Amino acid sequence: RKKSVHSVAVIGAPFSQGQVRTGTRHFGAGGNNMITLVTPYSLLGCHLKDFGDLNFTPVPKDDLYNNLIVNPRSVGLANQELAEVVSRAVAGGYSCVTVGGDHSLAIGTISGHARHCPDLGVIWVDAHADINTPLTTASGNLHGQPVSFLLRELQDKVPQLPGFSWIKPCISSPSIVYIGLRDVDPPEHFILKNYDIQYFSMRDIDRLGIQKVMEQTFDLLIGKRQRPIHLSFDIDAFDPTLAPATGTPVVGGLTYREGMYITEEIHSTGLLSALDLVEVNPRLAVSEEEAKATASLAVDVIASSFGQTREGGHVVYDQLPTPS
Ligand code: EXY
Ligand code: MN
Ligand code: MN
Ligand code: MN
Repeated sequence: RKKSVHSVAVIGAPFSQGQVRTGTRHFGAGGNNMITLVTPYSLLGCHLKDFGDLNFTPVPKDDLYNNLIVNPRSVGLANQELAEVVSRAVAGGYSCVTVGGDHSLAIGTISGHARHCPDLGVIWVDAHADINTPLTTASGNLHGQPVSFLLRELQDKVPQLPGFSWIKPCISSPSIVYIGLRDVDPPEHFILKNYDIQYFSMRDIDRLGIQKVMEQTFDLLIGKRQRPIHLSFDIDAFDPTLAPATGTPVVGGLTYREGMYITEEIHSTGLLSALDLVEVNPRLAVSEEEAKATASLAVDVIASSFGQTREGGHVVYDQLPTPS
């Protein structure tokens, strides 16, 4: 399944209603950021198709569900629209990059990806598990809950929210592996343990080192059979000193080197089929430098996932100039 020439679709998903701050939508594939995103791709020799920024249909009156869950109809509809675009892109032979937006968008990207690739495996890189159900969430924010709607085993614990009726749970618990966890709510921890969900917390990374973590991730997810990989990368997995412009920073995160090792290894499998890059929020930066540093880190994650290497072998260079 290794694709020799990468066709990469870039979808801008300016959507921030899965959480309460605005601004997450302002890092997208369109607008000013396109320049910074396109450069590394062309360097990698990928065939790039820009899908532009999606125009999600607004939902005018989106009351709280259960007096708690924020914007359910908006989140439901945006993800329904996103799933459609992602599934078409994947069906068209593209690897699909979705630039968020908040992490509630993974409901749509994974649903859309799974329509074409029902056997996909998910690598979820995040400080958070994002696996609260609408009945366990303390914040009411749907960006803390996307995985609960996707896991088959959890469905008898998940009520149907308005706007969510289109969702079919599409992954089984052995098909997801978390990396980078360090802020997990007690009900989320209960779910991880009781449903045998595989994860490598920051503590596990400290103990094993990132090399073994990746080795074991692939053993768990790929083993002997090949399957498409969906990488859902939350920028808050990185340490806040590296990625300050994000809504829910947590101390003690990934180093730059650990982050690049994760994406280099995923690229090396040749199986990366879709990538979400979410939770970059330039509005939360206290300075222009902070905003730029976070955005450029996000670009590095994307470029490295599609073949940029630190050792330099990603650009074809096969002839040294000879003195005349
Ligand atoms: N666990 C908390 C909640 O459910 O609200 C925090 C979730 C933050 C989610 C960010 C996107 O990763
Ligand atoms: Mn997340
Ligand atoms: Mn997070
Ligand atoms: Mn490649």
